[in-house]
Amino acid sequence: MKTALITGITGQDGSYLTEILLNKGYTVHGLIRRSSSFNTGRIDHLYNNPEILNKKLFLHYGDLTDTSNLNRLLEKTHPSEIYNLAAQSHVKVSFEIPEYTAEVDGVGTLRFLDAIRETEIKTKFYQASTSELYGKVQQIPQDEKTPFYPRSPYGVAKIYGYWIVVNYREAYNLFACNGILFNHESPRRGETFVTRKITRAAARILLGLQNNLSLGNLNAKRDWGYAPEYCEGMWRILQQDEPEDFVLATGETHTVREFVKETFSWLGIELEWDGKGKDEKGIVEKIDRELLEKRIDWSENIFNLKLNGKIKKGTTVVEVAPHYYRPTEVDLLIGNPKKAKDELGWEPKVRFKELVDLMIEADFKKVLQRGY
Ligand code: NAP
Ligand code: F7E
Repeated sequence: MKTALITGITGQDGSYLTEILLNKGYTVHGLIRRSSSFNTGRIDHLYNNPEILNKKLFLHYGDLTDTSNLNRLLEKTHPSEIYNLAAQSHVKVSFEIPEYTAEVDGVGTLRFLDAIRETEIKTKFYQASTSELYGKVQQIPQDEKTPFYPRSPYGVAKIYGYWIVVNYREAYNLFACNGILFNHESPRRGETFVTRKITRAAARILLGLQNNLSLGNLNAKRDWGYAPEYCEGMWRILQQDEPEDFVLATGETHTVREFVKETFSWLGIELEWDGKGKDEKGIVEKIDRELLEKRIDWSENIFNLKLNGKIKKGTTVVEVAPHYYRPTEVDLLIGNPKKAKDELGWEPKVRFKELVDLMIEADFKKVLQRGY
């Protein structure tokens, strides 16, 4: 029976990867950090299942900034595969806490690799590398050979993680791989990342719980895929005979503005854009009330929420707040997943429109069920 150790198990990817590995028959150990309030929301459905907790899924306190328990944890759990997903993963926040980001995302990776080297356990190591390494892109589309040019303390910290994986692989013959993953989203995405911020806000605006949505750079382009498919890709990367690095991406790119437009469009609201830069606004152009009513499953509406009567043609629902601009931006990301397709048989199925639709549908449902 295979045993996996996942850092960042309480995050978006950690939760999906745990489900995938449990379904494949793995025993899963997860590293969680102590928090003053519950931080297991994304894995509670597994955690609260007595058939799973402490039988197939085990949680251990730890932190990537703390070396003291890593060796002990490895010796105790003896994982055949390790997925290092823990990170301070917010790019904008990394400008505010650059040193902490470097400690967790950069040196944290070294701490783990070195614990493997010291304990001499036989294992495979997956590192959550990122398209943020490409930053100011040197080639379009980006693949495994594209030179890096990170544009944030997050990207710079992750570049250390990337290269220390390559170095430990070459120097000590460790089975260690980088998955260079482009943005991947889901209904479990953290609420401060742009996709989730948009879908949650649109649902709340329509139900009268929020007046409008403030965003930063609407022109940024991202290659957005569906998180569960990317987590399956992580597993495939570690099933290879030789350790190698892979790009996972859709090969399509869209602006933040397009994401907003598609989100509102699912709700039957067509937006038009007026102004430029910080003065740009998203204004309601047309409302398809029939479609809107059709989208909402009122049987979920336990808080008796009503549709926002104030929304009509001409209402501003999106504004730009320069506060969300980044000191240095990544303008365009588009990945080339050819190597993953050829060697792993990995291909993304959920495309942009389907991704937006499933996220806004899930957020609408959540707001109706929770009332906020
Ligand atoms: P996420 O939702 O932000 O989850 C991050 C996880 O790391 C959480 O479980 C968090 O714990 C944990 N963590 C943070 N600091 C830690 C520390 N000091 N010690 C131990 N655990 C810590 O991120 P994600 O979207 O799932 O991404 C997973 C990984 O892939 C990250 O490394 C991210 O940088 C990378 N990545 C993500 C994407 C993407 O588009 N999602 C793309 C490329 C790479 P709490 O729950 O307690 O906060
Ligand atoms: O921003 C723009 C913002 O924060 C996407 C992380 O998972 O993917 C993620 O990093 C774009 C940027 O993701 C807002 O300026 C506009 O250009 O959703 P994001 P990210 O920075 O791409 C990579 C691959 C990772 O590795 C990271 O861990 O959207 N944007 N207005 C905004 N972004 C946010 N967050 N909030 C806004 O209001």
